[in-house]
Amino acid sequence: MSVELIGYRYSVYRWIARVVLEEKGVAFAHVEVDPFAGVPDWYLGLHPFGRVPVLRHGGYTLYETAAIARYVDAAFAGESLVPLEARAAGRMQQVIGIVDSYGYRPMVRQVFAHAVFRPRTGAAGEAGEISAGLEASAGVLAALEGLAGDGWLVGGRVSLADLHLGPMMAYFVAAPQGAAMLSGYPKLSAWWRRMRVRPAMVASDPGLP
Ligand SMILES: N[C@@H](CCC(=O)N[C@@H](CS)C(=O)NCC(=O)O)C(=O)O
Repeated sequence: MSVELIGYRYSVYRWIARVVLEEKGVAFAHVEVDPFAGVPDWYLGLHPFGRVPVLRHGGYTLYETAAIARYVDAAFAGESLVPLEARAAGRMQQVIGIVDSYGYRPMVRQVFAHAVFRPRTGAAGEAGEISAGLEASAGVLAALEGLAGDGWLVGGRVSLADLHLGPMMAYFVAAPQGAAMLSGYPKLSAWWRRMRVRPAMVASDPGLP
């Protein structure tokens, strides 16, 4: 059964799905759909909210990145990316929830988009978006610093929490202001030094436009 990941090359959520596929050693085909350019009708049949990514595996179709990550982890061989122990599993889900609910918008849509992506693609970045994003991101980094373990974010092994935050952090620190802010959080900084060179992170990196 073949695996297909449908999404936009620079989407941070597509990167999260991709890094999980890389960790599990799953080969997949990429289908490009750019939601910012307007999605085709056939895609809305797969994802009624028009976001990316969508995963297809045989006749099974799944959207929502955290669900895709859980599915890929459970469906394919290799070391599990979900801790067995109840409290660690709860913590992992908490980190993923924080990243999705409070991190994505300020770290990616405000700081990265306006300080890095837009300028690199010929559009103007708005200073107000960057400063509002930095202000909100500080609260997110502080919360994650308080929850982070000494090695990986949760427990002694890499988990879906690390793989969810990794691509978001990569985009955030691509902005010099984001990198400067991260340096004020020692546990997260140490985690990022470990995370950014992980082979699955490197292999899944879409690069910058
Ligand atoms: N809750 C969704 C969020 C996915 C998402 O927001 N993806 C962004 C790209 S990184 C998107 O499709 N944005 C299009 C838009 O905002 O219109 C998930 O977890 O997959």
